[in-house]
Amino acid sequence: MPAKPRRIDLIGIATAAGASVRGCGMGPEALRVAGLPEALVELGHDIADHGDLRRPHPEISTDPASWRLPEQRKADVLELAARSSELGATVLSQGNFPLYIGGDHSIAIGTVSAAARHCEPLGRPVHVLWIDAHADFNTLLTSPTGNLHGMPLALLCGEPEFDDSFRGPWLGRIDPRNVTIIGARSVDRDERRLLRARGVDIIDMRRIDENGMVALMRGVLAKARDAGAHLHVSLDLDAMDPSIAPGGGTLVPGGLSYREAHLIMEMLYESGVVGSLDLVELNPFLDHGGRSATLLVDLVASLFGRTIMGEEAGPVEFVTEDAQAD
Ligand code: HAR
Ligand code: MN
Ligand code: MN
Ligand code: MN
Repeated sequence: MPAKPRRIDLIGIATAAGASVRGCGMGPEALRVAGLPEALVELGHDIADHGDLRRPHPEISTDPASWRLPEQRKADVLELAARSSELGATVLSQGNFPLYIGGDHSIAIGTVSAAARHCEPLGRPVHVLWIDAHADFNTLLTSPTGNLHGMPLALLCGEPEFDDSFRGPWLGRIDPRNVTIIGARSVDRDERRLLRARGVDIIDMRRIDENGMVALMRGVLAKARDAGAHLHVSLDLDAMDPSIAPGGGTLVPGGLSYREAHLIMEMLYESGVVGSLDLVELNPFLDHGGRSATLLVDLVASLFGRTIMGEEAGPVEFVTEDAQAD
């Protein structure tokens, strides 16, 4: 990904079916309004916008206690996963970069599947960098809430508690030892045990405090580079501290600072190993005047080559003291 311009395919996945709080189905439109396509064009990339995948019926409720029936929400999550897996795999086979804009984090079931299916016949491993306050490694048995946005990694890593109703030819498979979760600070008890048993690398906030972002990210990137991996990056808005990213439904204090988040993105750009990206959990209904949407756009710009000092080639033309004297 670095240096050379890319063709980036925007794929909106307008859904909140995996979440407990409604509103992140509006995420794709908010990110467009906040200037996502323009920021990428400004950096010299080509953009194709595929519009949004969505279920045909509106997300309405007749039961105030639960905005949709769990079975219907599950069906929505899986249908959208199948469709985004297909579309994402097509984009990857064309040599382009899929940028998925959610939507709640259940959309990663489809987006990571696309990468896994694309890379499997090439013999190329998929590594996943999951930037999140949460680990999203619950199963149907360990989940305290039943919300599918807390489970995508467990399903993708092949946890056996998910029965055949969760699977199809569209579902890809990743190795939990190739998953790194960074920014974590809210992990459920049984989820924690599962993560340890499966060998997922958890870079929690304490490790970031203690070791610093640069050293930790160098390790993640070296591992991906040495493996010749396709790195899929899944960026959950709630990884960032709520003081800079208020627009989410499941905020947790003590998150990534503005510079820590940008540093991750800048190092990802320089690494050249990123092959696909999710932006998830932005809830425009809860955002404060577009602050969180704007933050995400700026983070994406850093991931695609924006730097503080820029990198214009050649001498800059400006008025010198000599010229002024004439
Ligand atoms: N761990 C909790 C659960 O499984 C909360 C998950 C919240 N998830 C997200 N995505 N917002 O990270 O229900
Ligand atoms: Mn998440
Ligand atoms: Mn989260
Ligand atoms: Mn608020």
